[in-house]
Amino acid sequence: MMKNPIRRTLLAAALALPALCAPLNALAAPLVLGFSQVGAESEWRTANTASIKAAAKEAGITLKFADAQQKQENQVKAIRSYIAQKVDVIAFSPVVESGWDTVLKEAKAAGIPVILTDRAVKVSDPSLYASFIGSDFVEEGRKAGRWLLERAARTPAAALNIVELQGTVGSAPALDRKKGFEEVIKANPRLQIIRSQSGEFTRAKGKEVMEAFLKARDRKIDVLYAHNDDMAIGAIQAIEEAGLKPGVDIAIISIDGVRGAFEAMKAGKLNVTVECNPLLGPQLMQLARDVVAGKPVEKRITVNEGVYPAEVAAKELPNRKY
Ligand code: GYE
Repeated sequence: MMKNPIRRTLLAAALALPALCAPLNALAAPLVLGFSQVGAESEWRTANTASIKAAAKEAGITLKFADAQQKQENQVKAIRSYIAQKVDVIAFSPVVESGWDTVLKEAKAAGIPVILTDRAVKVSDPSLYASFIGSDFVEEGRKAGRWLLERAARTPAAALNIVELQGTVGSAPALDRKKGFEEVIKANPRLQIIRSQSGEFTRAKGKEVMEAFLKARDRKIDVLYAHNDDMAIGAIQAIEEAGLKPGVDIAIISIDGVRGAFEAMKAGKLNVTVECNPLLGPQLMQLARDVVAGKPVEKRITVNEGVYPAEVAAKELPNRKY
């Protein structure tokens, strides 16, 4: 029996308190993002990981991070574990384009939105992911091709034999960078790709495959097109060890625009790098918040990027952020 009206009010307030606090708690609880990274194959990737970790901290987002060491099965495992942990949102950079339908359906069934970062997937149902933030790799390949077309126009008599170091087999950047480059260079029949193989986006493999290209050389190699800077840097070593001058005897084009590429250009060993920006962290965090809040987001978010020939390397190097 409670006759005292003050006590009654106090009791009512105390009973209402948890209900009042619940939405406040929900607001205060940090958003949890599960991220599955491809690996640590390149300077680009290292900068990408650092950007994501720093941006999550800055945004007050709890980041669960797993490195898949280039294996799709590890990415599938990581995504499944994020689903089991009931994270708020999942993001990942898919090592290859295909084979994601099943696990993405599982995320959808669990009501957890998925954001693709950096690389695209091929899925039957585009509603399996909320948004894709990353570069236009076909356009990067075209930029590389355009640089070569212009250069070839200066030596109209010569044939230009190209060797190509592709990225990870089946990955969006390898497929698209090849496609964009080929699309542009076919305008000049003197430009021919005489050998093409994967260097897996790493320095070590880039060097190894370039060594094999040089050994197997039946025709002169005039140009190297590498799908990323790391493979170009590895290949530069192989070219030097074969007694040739990289950037002079063999023109070298690569993609990413990492610091190591600017240093190689300054040293006259690399001719041009096409920029691919890895600093996606801040945009990814904003996107994660918007997706979880149910706000409408763009299905495809691209990044603005430039082309840096060796002539501007010394001037640009101090401005580089990765
Ligand atoms: O170009 C390469 C890497 O997916 C854009 O992956 C990325 C690529 C990048 O490791 O260096």
